Amino acid sequence: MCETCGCGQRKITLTVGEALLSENERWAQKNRAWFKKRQVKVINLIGSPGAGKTSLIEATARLWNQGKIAVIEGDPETQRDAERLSALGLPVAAVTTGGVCHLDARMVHQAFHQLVETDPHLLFIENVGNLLCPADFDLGEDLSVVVLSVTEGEDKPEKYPQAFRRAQVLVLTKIDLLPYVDFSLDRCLSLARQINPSLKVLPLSLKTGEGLSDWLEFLRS
Ligand SMILES: Nc1nc2c(ncn2[C@@H]2O[C@H](COP(=O)(O)OP(=O)(O)OP(=O)(O)O)[C@@H](O)[C@H]2O)c(=O)[nH]1
Ligand SMILES: [Mg+2]
Repeated sequence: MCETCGCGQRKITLTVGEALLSENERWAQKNRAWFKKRQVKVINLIGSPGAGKTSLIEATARLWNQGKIAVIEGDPETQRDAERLSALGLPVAAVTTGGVCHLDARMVHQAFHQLVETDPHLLFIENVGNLLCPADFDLGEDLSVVVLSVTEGEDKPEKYPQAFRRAQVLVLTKIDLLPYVDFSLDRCLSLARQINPSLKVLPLSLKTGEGLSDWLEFLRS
């Protein structure tokens, strides 16, 4: 019960939130077991709108020669990114969330049903574009990757710590634009490492290709 006015709102909100997360955890565990059985490695890409998530998948797909890639593409509206990736010949399951700000493990489970026949080795999940909500939802992935572009500002790890805390990798995109923006790479990395000391950082440009080989080498390993 709310102690200020007795409306009960705070208690209800917390209870519903906890129930949603534990329901999500059940689906995440199912996904993890299913992915393991199918021997598919799963990467959850989390980042702001326009950070370069779809571009990163496109660039990876063009250069990847270690087995089949499939994609679960989450967007609040439209199937535009799914169409971009299908145009490269990738199997894609589009999840249009209708305004919901994240993918949850159940959505991913349903979407993987559409892809399982394609027998992928690597599954990218492009989460809905934002740094906040997706960070709370385990999807059963092997690897959580934050995609941050240099145009977003160096303070983002401090403002959105949960995304950086749960990630194993930070892909820093658009480094070709570094000469034109006030972005201190050192400061950004120091803030990110204060939150997550073991975070691996891969700066790259999807425009010039700089740093892409390190990303591909990391994926192979
Ligand atoms: N200069 C430059 N532009 C980039 C780079 N990566 C992506 N872009 C551009 O940034 C814009 C957004 O890229 P997307 O890959 O669509 O971004 P996204 O994260 O998938 O965006 P949402 O799906 O809307 O959340 C596009 O115009 C890309 O061409 C980069 O490394 N350098
Ligand atoms: Mg996208």
